[in-house]
Amino acid sequence: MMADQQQCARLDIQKIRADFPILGREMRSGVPLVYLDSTATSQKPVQVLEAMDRYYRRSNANIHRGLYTLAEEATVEYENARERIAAFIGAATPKEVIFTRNTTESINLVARSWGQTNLDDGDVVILTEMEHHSNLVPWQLLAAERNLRLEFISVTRDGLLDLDSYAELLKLEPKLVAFTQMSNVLGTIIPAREIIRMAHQVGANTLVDAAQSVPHIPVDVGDLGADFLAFSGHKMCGPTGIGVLYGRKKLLEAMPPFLGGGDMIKRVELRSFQSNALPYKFEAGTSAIAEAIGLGAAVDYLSGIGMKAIEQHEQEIIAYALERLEEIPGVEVFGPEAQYKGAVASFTLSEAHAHDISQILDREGIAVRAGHHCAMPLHEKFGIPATTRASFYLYNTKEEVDRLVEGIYKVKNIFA
Ligand code: 7TS
Repeated sequence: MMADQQQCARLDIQKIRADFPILGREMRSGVPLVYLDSTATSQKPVQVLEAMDRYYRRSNANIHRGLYTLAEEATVEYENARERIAAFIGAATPKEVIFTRNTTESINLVARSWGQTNLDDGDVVILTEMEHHSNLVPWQLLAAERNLRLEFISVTRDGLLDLDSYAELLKLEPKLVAFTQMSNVLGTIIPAREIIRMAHQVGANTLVDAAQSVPHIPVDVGDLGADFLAFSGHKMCGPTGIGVLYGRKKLLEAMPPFLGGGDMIKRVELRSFQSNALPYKFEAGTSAIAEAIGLGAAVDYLSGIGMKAIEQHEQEIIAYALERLEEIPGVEVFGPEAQYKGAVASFTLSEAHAHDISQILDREGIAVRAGHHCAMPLHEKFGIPATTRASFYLYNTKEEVDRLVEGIYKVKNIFA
């Protein structure tokens, strides 16, 4: 928490790197790992690994049911994690924090539970052209069932949202505006507060896909005014298998359960049931207990360093990366200037296909992602089948940017 208040705090990168055991790995003798795919999933610090290990070694038991010491410890740890995560995103109460498997499941929960109750024939849902498939397909599925009208805020050539097209679409009086706060391809940081304010003016609810924002910039649901907000643990130093849906209490209270089973009920009879209170109503079956505890540790880790400091570090890295990449003849980087984006650089190289680039970089120990990054419509819009994407996090250094640039020159030599 302290570090969060020091707006200009510099990160001690070497100290941070020492927390991540995998970063010490050599991919071949003398070739250290350069991990540039944190947008897909981040690496995990020992603090998270140890919290999960400790739970399994000392306190493993099922939660919310046993009356013995282990079960009580497990329950307390799980609920403490929820409290810290609620504080991390500024939720008014931990009841507004639902544990899911990931962002994808969180969005599907909203589509199924809120969507099926509140959306019907001809209703308009506004999305954007830069959405990840997980904020497209759930709405397409529901649109087919309910005859909804999906409309898309357009993306400009330089990778920003066209707010004029948004203002036009709002005249259709949408019921929901669902958008990513940070593009996983372009890195664009969306003016989420403004988008939400405009949506509320026409009475629409909002869902923020925060899979890429919560790990990288300070996010406060109260400040944003978000109605729903979804993110994944594994992209923010936490484990896989745990994600979060934040929802405004009033909305969540009025929604029917998503999945049925144990823990989400207060009372069951043969032909009927009574739902449990929030947040349990939406957590059917045995939860990912160790993973929630791991995500709690991840949130402590990130808060200890400070989200402002992390954001600032990534700003420096991306500004440097864009400068270096754009020097390379034949490289085109997509998305806006550094000041409008997070630390994601998706690019094409005129001589080589993204998959070849990625494979050659891998020989140098450099991990980047190649493909459409689960945003096919966005790639289509830019008229490219695939890009190579280098993404950065709190543990990446400018030296690693240099290694990437050297690697790209090697690719150029091979294809020359
Ligand atoms: N939304 C955005 C903006 C994302 O970047 C991703 C994952 C998701 C949703 C889905 O997250 P999940 O945890 O439910 O899978 N993005 C990526 C990526 O860019 N490369 O691999 C996964």
